[in-house]
Amino acid sequence: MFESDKTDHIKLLYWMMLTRAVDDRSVSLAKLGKIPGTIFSQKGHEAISVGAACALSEIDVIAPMHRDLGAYLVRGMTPGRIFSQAMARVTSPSQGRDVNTHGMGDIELGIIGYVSHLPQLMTVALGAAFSFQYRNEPRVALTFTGDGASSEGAFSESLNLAAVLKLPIVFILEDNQYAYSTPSKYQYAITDLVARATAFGLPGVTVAGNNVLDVQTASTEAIDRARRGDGPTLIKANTMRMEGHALHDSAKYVPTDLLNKWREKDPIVNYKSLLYEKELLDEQTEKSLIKQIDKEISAGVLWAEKSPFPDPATLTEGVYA
Ligand SMILES: Cc1ncc(C[n+]2csc(CCOP(=O)(O)OP(=O)(O)O)c2C)c(N)n1
Ligand SMILES: [Mg+2]
Repeated sequence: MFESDKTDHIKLLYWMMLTRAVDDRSVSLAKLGKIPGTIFSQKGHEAISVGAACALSEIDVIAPMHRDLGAYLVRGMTPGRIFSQAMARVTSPSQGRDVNTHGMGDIELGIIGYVSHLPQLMTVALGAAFSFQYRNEPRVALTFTGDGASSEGAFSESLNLAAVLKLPIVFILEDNQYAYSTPSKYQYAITDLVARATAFGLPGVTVAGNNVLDVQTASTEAIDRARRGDGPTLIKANTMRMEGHALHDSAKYVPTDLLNKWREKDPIVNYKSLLYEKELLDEQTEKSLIKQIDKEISAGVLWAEKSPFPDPATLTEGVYA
């Protein structure tokens, strides 16, 4: 994999480090009272959002959920715009109408805005995939969902229709073992969620969600398959939500042993070690990555803080009813 491949390992590492840096700074800003609403922790999910987004082509679309900050960054949304969204400023993708990842879309970047109602976003991505097939365009839609959301009706409906119509779509199920405070054992009776693919007649693939190369490889294969006209794939990425659901949640209900076990599988720490081992990363490069990310984060926060709030006179603009 390492000797001959064309994978841009430093880029993958950079996107994951940037994702964590945006996440960490958002939490700090929230503690300073600068963020209305909340922040959904990204820790543990960086390899999934980055690995999958890096497998897409520019012409494709992505519909990220609330743990996929990395996907927004890879597609070209700047940290500044993400901070301005969290701070409800007019320069944000939702123009200050919404906060955190809700409504943080940018169709120019091929990002479909996140729909709060889980997992309705899957049906929106499905619509995009249908339009690509209908217009005979070689484009693919990729979307994410959670273990909890996979118990909802729209999940089954999306998989079913995608399989029946052989739509060019990839579903990524981020199995982080919890939905809010509900552990998997109270969520479903099957032993492995990947069986939900079999139930609807599409291939189901399981990947180590903390391994960015595994995620990227599986995503590339599924995307190629979809682009060839061979239909959808469900990728189930195993991971662990390393913090509470959002800022309000201390996650006291999660066993410490479980968290400790997964702490050792940190996607960024382990990928970094692997790159050092393969001599694809050195201290100088790591330092310059950290420096560049610090600069981007500081500039982004400054820009967002200088951005105004929306003018109250525009309150009814963009409202349908
Ligand atoms: C239909 C619906 N019910 C409830 C919620 C509130 N809610 C937001 S995130 C979440 C947990 C989702 O769990 P999961 O799908 O496992 O994703 P995770 O947060 O673990 O990444 C819930 C219940 C919602 N957004 N939509
Ligand atoms: Mg979950």
